[in-house]
Amino acid sequence: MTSKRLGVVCGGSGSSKFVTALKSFLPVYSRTPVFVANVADNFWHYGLYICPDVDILMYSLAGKLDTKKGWGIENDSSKFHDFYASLNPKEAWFNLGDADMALSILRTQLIKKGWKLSRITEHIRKVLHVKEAVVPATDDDVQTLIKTSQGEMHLQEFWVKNKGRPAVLGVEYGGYSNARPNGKTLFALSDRVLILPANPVSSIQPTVNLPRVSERLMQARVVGISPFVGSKPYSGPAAKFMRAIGAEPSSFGVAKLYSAFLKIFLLDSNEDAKTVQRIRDLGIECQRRNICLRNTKDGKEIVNEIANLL
Ligand code: FO1
Repeated sequence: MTSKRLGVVCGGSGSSKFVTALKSFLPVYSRTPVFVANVADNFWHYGLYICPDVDILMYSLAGKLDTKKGWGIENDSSKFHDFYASLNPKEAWFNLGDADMALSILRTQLIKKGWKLSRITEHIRKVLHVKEAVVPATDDDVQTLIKTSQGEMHLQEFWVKNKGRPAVLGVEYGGYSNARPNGKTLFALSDRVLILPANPVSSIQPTVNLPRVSERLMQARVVGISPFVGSKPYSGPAAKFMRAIGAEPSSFGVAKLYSAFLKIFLLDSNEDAKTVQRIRDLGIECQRRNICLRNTKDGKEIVNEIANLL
């Protein structure tokens, strides 16, 4: 019997349009998505525990995401941030909107009560009336750390505080010696799996490299969508990070990084035939498609493709 479960490995802004399309159109194929959120970009700031990729995913599903910025809540105000910046400009580098901050305050309060991140995420899912399952990849504290010419720093410090400018010398993953995936993550990623376009190094690897996840993925039918067109990622520092870990900044480089478990890779229609062939030579089925998702029709088409492939 065919499974109806689909584990979806998500990053942040780059994945959000796909999340919205999957929410709208996947039920047509009677498949139930379980969205697995990256947690390696979580960090403490303003005394709050902030989980950008979990929140981007949750706001996408709740129909609340500020789609222009790709993060935060639509039409949010910025009174806290503006006033704080006038008091302490040096620490005001992370622009947390007022409503967005309310959610981070609630999460921090629940953490202080001893709740695990998965329980908190489930609570937030319910209060935001999100119907789909959302699972943080792990409840343990893991971080993507960027080794730069100015020293090692957390991903958010590199990307937001330092505007992604320092030269990147390497990428390290903190907390992995003790980290375990959630039971729900393992269950979600053991049959039909979709890897959304997102930074492979800072958003996808932190989830798929958790102990036991890669073994599950090897047994699963895994379809991926490339975050690159040619040598350019759709957004963010993916090219810098790929180079820093010795990988080619391209769809081929990403396919190679995922090659232990990737069965089918969908590339942008503007990719060349040579790239498709190089990926097929890795033993991965590869197709070119419209993966730009400019409107609802594009979203419907890509979900139709995904449902047929899975
Ligand atoms: N990205 C920025 O470039 N600048 C910001 O001030 C910023 C604030 C922010 C607030 C809440 C949130 O959920 C995300 C936010 N992001 C911001 C995006 C975030 O830093 C990254 O896109 C992800 O962490 C990448 O995985």
